[in-house]
Amino acid sequence: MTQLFPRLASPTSRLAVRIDGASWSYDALTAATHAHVTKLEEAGIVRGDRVGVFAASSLSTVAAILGNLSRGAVTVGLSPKLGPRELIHILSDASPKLVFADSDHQVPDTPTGLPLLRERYEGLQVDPCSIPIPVDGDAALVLYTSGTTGAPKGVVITRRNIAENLDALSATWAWTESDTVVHALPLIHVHGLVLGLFGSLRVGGALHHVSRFSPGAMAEALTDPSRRGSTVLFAVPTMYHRLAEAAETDARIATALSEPRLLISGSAGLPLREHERIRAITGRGVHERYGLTETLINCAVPAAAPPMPGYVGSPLPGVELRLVDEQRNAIDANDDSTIGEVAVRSTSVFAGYLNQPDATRAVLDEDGWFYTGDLATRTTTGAIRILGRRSTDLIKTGGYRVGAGEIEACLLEHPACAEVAVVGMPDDDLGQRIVAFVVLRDGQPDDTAPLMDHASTQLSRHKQPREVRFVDELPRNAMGKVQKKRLLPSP
Ligand code: MCA
Ligand code: AMP
Repeated sequence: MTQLFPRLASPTSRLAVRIDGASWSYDALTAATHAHVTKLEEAGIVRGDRVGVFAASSLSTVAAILGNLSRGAVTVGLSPKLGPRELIHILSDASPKLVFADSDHQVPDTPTGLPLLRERYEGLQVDPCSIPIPVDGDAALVLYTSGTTGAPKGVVITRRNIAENLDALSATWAWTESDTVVHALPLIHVHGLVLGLFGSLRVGGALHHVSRFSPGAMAEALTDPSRRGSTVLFAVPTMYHRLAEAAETDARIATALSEPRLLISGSAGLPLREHERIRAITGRGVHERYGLTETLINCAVPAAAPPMPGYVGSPLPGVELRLVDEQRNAIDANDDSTIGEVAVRSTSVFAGYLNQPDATRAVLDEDGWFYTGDLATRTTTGAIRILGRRSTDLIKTGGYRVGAGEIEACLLEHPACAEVAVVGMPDDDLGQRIVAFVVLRDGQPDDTAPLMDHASTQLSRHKQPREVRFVDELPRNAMGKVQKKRLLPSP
């Protein structure tokens, strides 16, 4: 397909996007997208310019992102929940020419002088039109994501990355225009935005987005009586955990969870006990898939195969996958017990980190192999089992990737904090729970509230520690390096 979204090039009255109670057909979506393109023209935005989008859960946000694509502008995803520290970093790094925010939604203050476009494209009385968006190597998105150290980096994703990955997924999941994806994922990450929104539009189906996750709201969306065709649920493990908890005591939720033809989980590993609970509730199970912001999706269990608890499936069509040792030499083993780091090469591997050639070179070699930092085994049939990460400094909490270094840097700014080590503690609900071990400066009271308050004024909610524990000293090795593994419970 030479068009990224063929149904936007030749729109019809078919449902495209529903967000809570509001729906848009492809016709309406093209009209709203065109309205945004007009605003971009007026603002002098040209191909290649970066445009920030505060990704509130709204139809206008969808129109803005698609309008940027149509104009050739690169969307810099901004969560409306960003803390000031993160927002200033992203805006100064990406230097967008314009920032869009749905005028119906609250957004954090942006630095003065940065042009802010506040619009709402719902309810426009305008004619549908063709919105052609070619599949080429141009950048489409810059999505900020955490590394082990330092501030988040901007991952540059191209239109070709997106198209190729979605085509591989649609083949693997038999994903067609008859499907409506239901999800409650933020429209700011690969999971909710690229897979959920762009994937649905590329196959010509629909997305039903729930703006705030709760088992009840998901049950309602999954059993929406106005829907025709089949549903597919996209969710992170924390959501499956909460859905399973609720379904065990509420038959309505159990029935709704049995509705989709496919339950897909990703962004973090789904524990075996959750696989088991959902299989018991629904009679079928959950299909996992595995990816990163930098590579999009690499592996998935096909819809035609039964779920594979513990495994994320085999590489998608077009994805080459290797397990490598610490020197990055390929390991040939497929015994499901030899552990190596996952390296991948595909047309969906990103174009690099914005403004960070050294950081890009550190993970992407000259032959196009991307080193994920994930540790895994492989079976004789090629199924991959993700066992953890090379570094304890990358935490996955609720499906969000959080760098320990960013939280540590924030806490160290507080005058009471002499030393800090942030770790992800195992957690049944979140997968990992952020805990900060803090050595106080002499004479400071052992009160966690000031440190928690400081983090809450600077960081997004999901990056704030759930707990602060005071310690006299941090465990260090003979070289003085903090040994975080000693702060974690023994396996
Ligand atoms: C949250 N709360 C807190 C803290 N954090 N309270 C104290 N300290 C904190 N640190 C508050 C919340 O504001 C909320 O309050 C209440 O506690 C419950 O919060 P929480 O347990 O976090 O639940 P939640 O806010 O409902 O979030 C759970 C969630 C969320 C919905 C599963 O984590 C989520 O949306 N995850 C999706 C992440 C995602 O999309 N990842 C994709 C990136 P109140 O109720 O008052 O508001 S990964 C990706 O793109 C790759 C390619 C991939 O593989 O997919
Ligand atoms: P992000 O860039 O936020 O998408 O985070 C990517 C990371 O999420 C990967 O490097 C993995 O550690 C983790 N991840 C994604 N999907 C899975 C999965 N199905 N099982 C285990 N880990 C996963």
